Amino acid sequence: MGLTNLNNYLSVSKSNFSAKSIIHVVIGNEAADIDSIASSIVYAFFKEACNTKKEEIFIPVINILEQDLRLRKEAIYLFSLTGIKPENLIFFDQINLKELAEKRKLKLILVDHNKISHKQEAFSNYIEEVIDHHTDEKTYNNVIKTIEKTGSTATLVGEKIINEKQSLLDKESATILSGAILLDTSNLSFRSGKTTEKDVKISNYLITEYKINRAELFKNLSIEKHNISDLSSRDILRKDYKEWIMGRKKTGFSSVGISLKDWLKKDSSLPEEINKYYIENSLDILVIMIAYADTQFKRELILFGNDSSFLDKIYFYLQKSGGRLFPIPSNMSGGAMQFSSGMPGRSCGATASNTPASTKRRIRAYYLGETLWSRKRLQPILKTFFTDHNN
Ligand SMILES: [Mn+2]
Repeated sequence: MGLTNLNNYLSVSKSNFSAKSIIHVVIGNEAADIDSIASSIVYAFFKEACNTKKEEIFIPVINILEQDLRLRKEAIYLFSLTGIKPENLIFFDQINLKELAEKRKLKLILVDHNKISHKQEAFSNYIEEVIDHHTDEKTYNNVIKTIEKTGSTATLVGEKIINEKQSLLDKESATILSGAILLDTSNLSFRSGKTTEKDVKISNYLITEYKINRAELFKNLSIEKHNISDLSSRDILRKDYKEWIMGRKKTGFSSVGISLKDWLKKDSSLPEEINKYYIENSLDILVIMIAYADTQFKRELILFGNDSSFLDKIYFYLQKSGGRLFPIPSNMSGGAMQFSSGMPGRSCGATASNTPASTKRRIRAYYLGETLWSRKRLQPILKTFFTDHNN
């Protein structure tokens, strides 16, 4: 394909791909955060620019339904800034991967994850390449892997293009990549525990070379990311959601950018909404990871599950692992959510709300003292616990 620019590539590839005999799908993880979206789009663009086989094509696929893009306002902002038209993107519900697989036309490139979601496991035989920054789950053989613990997959994508096809970059692709890097690393802060020298090096190169206004880009992306005032609690829970089968437990992880206190102010029926989401996804455990900044960066952790004694075990394991969990007192949550103290064997005290009794002991809420524990860090810790103890 004669590639002129990113938007032209997206538009042409969306209308052309179905006629090709091999379709290389570049797909991000199921949470479809800005890193997954940015990395899949720009990496597919790069791979297609290097493609010499006319009967083959590389396309990005956004791993959510088209209608769910509205939850990701930071992505919409980045698209508007770079002139990308969302209608030129291919969403998961706009391509039939199953059919492509059956016709032996499918190849998969995983970006921003190195193990395919259990929901998409049927496609694991079609994976040809992985580019990612999460803990290596050491899953596939005979697959080209670039796995490195940078702050953002976009850093690895940027590095590859700078090294191999620098002429492809322009202000649009550079803005998309640096936007993802800045948001993932809290504006390249080393205190976030996520930023590496490579994130700094690659994003500084892109920002300088393409005259990007770093401060403004980061500020606006952060505002959009936390702009959840018009989202329902269900939407907040599923905006950045991942799921794993760990040991025998189906475990969901929601990343959320609003404090529990503010969330309850916004929605006093939050406990019921959490319970509904738990049921909707047939989970054993729902982990809600809250991160926000008031005077400083803070984390909170909500554990939800039917098996109260198992929640106790998780609590003890996380404490032993250095999590520094402190139960959030129920008066801090506006009394609407009747939290237990988080300590086993203690009852949950007076009831001041209309929350169904059955919901109560199933919710634990904590301040998470170890603020470096992002989902990326916490998930492998819990996975070890769930599998080693065969829980
Ligand atoms: Mn990522």
